[in-house]
Amino acid sequence: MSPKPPTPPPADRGELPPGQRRVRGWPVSHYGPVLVFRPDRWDLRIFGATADGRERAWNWAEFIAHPALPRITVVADLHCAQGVTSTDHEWFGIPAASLLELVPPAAAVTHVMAWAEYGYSANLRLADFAAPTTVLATHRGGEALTAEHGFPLRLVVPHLYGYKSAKWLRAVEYPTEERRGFWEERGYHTLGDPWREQRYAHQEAGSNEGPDHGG
Ligand SMILES: Nc1nc2c(c(=O)[nH]1)N[C@H]1C(S)=C(S)[C@@H](COP(=O)(O)O)O[C@H]1N2
Ligand SMILES: [Mo]
Repeated sequence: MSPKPPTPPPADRGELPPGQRRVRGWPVSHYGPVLVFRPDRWDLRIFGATADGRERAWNWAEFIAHPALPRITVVADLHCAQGVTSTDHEWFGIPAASLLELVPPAAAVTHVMAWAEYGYSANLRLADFAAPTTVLATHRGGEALTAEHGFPLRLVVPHLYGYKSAKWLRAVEYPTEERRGFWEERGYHTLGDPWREQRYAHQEAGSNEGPDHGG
């Protein structure tokens, strides 16, 4: 079963998804501590069901200079599932699709799990991770990310709610079965399309649970 292609982010039309309000500037929103980046203790791992069965791990220097990983700029809004949208972020970084090309998942893989520092995670359909606007961002607005916004590397999935955009990204897993990430386990929607207002898990077919808090 192949997932539907993602909704393109209509940031360029200046519209907000239903139930969102625009905020000035760029608020910081996350659960837990901010990473103090130590290059000697950092790596990015690709693990799980890779096509060749091998894991990868790059240290920071290897990763940012990797010859097979190009750069793109994506301009998009960031929609927190709690209702606030910060607008017009100019993200710069590595297209997630290039990572998939470099380390392809096994044919049976339908989802990825993005893993961040301190155990944060977000599950994504492969099609959402592979979307042309999904980026492993190093910069925003021409400057390196600040610590509280995810330095040195964050995932940005502009067409989904902010909880999918894991800050302080450390690993990408190709799971063999679907699992829920941090907020998805705590009552937030497994898909998280803001244009369909998929905020809460209880909106998923066959569920009647409410969220905790956050997201
Ligand atoms: N590691 C990590 N990443 C995270 C979160 C978190 O708690 N931990 N929160 C998410 C949520 S709910 C949102 S809305 C965005 C907010 O990003 P910002 O702080 O850059 O605005 O980060 C996401 N990424
Ligand atoms: Mo959020």
